[in-house]
Amino acid sequence: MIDKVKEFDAVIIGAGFSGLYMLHRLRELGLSVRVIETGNDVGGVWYWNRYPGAKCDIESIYYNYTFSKELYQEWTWTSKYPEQEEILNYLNYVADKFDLRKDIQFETRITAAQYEETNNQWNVELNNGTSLKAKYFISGVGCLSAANVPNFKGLDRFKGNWYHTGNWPKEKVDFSGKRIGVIGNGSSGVQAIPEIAKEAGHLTVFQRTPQYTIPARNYKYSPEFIQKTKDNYEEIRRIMHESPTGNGLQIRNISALSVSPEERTQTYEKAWQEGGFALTSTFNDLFTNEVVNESVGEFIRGKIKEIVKNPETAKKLLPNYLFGTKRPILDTGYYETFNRENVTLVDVKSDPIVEITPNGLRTENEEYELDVLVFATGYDGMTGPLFRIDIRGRDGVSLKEKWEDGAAVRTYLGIATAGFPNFFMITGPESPSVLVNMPSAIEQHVDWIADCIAYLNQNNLDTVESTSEAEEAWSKHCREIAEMTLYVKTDSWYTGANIEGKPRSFLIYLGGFDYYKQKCNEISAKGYEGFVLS
Ligand code: N01
Repeated sequence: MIDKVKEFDAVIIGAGFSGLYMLHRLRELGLSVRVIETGNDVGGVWYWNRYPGAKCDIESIYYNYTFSKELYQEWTWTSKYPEQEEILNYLNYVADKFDLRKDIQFETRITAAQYEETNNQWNVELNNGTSLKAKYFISGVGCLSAANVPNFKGLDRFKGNWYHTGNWPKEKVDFSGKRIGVIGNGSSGVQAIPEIAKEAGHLTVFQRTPQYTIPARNYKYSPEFIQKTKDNYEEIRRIMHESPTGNGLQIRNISALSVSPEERTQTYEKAWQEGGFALTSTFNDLFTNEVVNESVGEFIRGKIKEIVKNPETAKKLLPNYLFGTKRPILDTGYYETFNRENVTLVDVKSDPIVEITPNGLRTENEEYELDVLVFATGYDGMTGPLFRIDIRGRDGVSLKEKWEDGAAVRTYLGIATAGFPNFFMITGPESPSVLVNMPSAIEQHVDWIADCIAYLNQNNLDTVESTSEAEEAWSKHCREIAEMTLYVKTDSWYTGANIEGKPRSFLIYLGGFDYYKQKCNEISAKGYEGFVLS
């Protein structure tokens, strides 16, 4: 039940992993808080991503909060890679355990927020025509919550149902016996395609860029293993918060060039059989040396040719971009799916999609009749979710204007940006975010923000704001590290190249989560160096 109070100490956007923990921490500090959530329940991306096959590609024992030892002891994961439903159940359990729902306003969207200089408050406008006032305005929108449905001509005339993987309905979608078209084969498409194929009358996959994917080889955890992780809670927490990746994945400190080609292939083979991200951890120069990168790419292409029986289809599935420069994907029977008789692969790079028709889809050379269309076409990442809200700081300048539509993003630590006092971003642009384990990154940001607010309160201060110099230096540092890697060489959502007209920029901090955390702590220990406190 939502009360009539319109003024809060803090307003938080979103009730996913970020918003839930932020709410909990700020309530512990005695603040009045309101979370605004578009969905009708908690979960964030795990609320929306209910498509068939949706699961996480981070090990479940690391894909959770560690702020409460009791919570860690109470919750039991069932398998290495948790399914969407299990993660959603977990977040519901957290919301109940910490009694979070009473401060969350569901089915409501924040449309705009303006900083009001006269009273040092944020005025937050909601889509129901009301508004809230708050001293602190905190974004928990996530990096991948703005779904991208490409602007295909004719979609409005399509007679069948269409869905985006990131906005999937709660009711089961019935594919049985139907002609289904899936556009896109990133992590979402690769997970959904094998499941949809099992049910569909016929499935046509429209692929623009072939992808590297690795078998997940998911398995159920044994009760002994679970007990061991619970007994080792402190160690799990340490790994999540002190390692470079936040998830226990350890990259072997050995160059692929220091071993013979035979040994390299054997190492890849062993990792392939192990499944999961073992392959990405085989050598320390996989993502920095193009020759090494090509060797793993060639290894995976060999696997595709082995698995896929039709040589023409296999050929279309062979990726040729630098491995890992798009997010590596884990799958369960993805390449095998193309051996099914009810599955067709269409290469829309050589035969582009021209329009959606009332009865299906037309490429330059063919017409496909479809009953259902699935868009697994990804997200306007990093800045997309923030730009969907008209956020305005000092002098009425919007975030979009300040960042020139994404061409000139400048943040300090990915947490704050100059001209936007008391505005915090959890896992914002230029923080490690999606290239480390998200729950680790989220807990670290939330703790840092909560500590900062506690510091302001203890010192009778009202405002914290990054200086332009500090953010300029941080952004430069981020870009310099990114330029040393292969990531910037490929078109992907990491670089913004997946969105038509979006300026290209790499907005993820790559200096390592351990180093990043140390840097954040140093800054707070020096009285929030690089911020103006007043
Ligand atoms: O999106 P994507 P996603 N015409 O951008 C294609 C996380 N995630 O939702 O490669 C035709 O990767 C596009 O083609 P191309 C994870 O971080 C995690 O799959 O641009 N095709 C591509 O094939 C992931 O990286 C999990 O040429 C078009 C696909 O659509 C991120 O979310 C599960 C097109 C989009 O792939 C995004 O993954 C799911 C067009 N106009 C997601 N536009 C876990 O396991 C786009 N495409 C935790």
